[in-house]
Amino acid sequence: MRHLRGYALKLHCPSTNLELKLTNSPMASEHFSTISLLLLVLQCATGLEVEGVAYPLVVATWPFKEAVRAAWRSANEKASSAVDAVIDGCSACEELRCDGTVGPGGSPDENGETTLDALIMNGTTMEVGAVAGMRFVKDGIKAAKLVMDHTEHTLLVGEMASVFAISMGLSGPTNLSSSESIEKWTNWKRNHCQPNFRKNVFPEIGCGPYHVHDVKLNLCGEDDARNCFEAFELQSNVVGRHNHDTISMAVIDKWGHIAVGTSTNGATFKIPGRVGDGPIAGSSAYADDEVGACGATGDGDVMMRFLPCYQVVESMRQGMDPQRAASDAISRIARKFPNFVGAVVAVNRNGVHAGACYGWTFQYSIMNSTLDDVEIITVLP
Ligand code: SD4
Repeated sequence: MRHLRGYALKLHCPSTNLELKLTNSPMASEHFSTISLLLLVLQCATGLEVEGVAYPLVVATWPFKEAVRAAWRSANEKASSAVDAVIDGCSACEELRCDGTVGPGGSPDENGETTLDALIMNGTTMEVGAVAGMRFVKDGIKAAKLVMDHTEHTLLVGEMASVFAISMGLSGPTNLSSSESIEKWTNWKRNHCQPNFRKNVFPEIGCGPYHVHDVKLNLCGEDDARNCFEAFELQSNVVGRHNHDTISMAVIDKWGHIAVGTSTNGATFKIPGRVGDGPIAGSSAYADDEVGACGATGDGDVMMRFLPCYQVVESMRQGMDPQRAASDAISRIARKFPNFVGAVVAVNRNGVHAGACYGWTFQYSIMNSTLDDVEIITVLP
């Protein structure tokens, strides 16, 4: 029998729908072989379905291999809790500035500043901590954990989130810009601040100040209004793989507990003050030990209106498999916003995983004890 460092065993009787789940508590560990043998005998004698699951397990959006390895080492070698392994994995991504879109030094806003959105959720207790638009502190996911562990709140924002994080021991104030982010911003300014996230405003091309519709009517005149509008909308925001990324990670630890976390520096050239889906529980991530977990990436301004990860977990609770739950959550958004780009990855508590995406090709990473190294799975729209 393959050696499982952590495991859960599920005994399921289809006729009665009764289920017995055994995890490797210290006592269960001692009796692993005995229990396995007993289950095997039961299976032969009664036809009950026995399913073995290798824990721990790490799943994350995109091919962020180093981050997944860090979470895996934490969950597997250090036997960390799911929450701690998510923190280790997402922190690695922040330090490595994965793709320039996680941690400091990426996604400048209209003022050229980088800010961070991050969230951690404990699927055992349903506690959540999050920070949004956090300035001057580079450790987004650690700040989110401080909110979860040391406050009764769920979400702190902006400069006050930074003050809290620094008061609780994180380093700062730190300049979150990098030479790359400044260069990107300088080129954007040179390109008349195009593309951007404004709509129905004037100037049509330029860096503002922006005026609302009736000012535009004055500028264009009634007759030309439609042409002016259309010209402006063509310049509107462009979301793609490299101006828009997030690590959203789920870990099932050795005891079958689940946690999720998200970290991102949001959308490039966003309007200062914009908060994406990253720190919104149920949108970028969601977990419940009883069911499973979900992580999301993509156009957060649209996705947060649908709470896709809450949808995925609740659909799995109602009996959908991870693939159907993921595809269903994505298609609910696409029906209303056919131009959005996004993806979700779903994992149920038995470790079955699947992804779904729209508007781009998505990849996610997976690691468990059956694999030698992180595996990348490609999902086509
Ligand atoms: C946001 N969802 O702030 C994030 C960015 C992202 O893949 O995930 N991009 O909108």
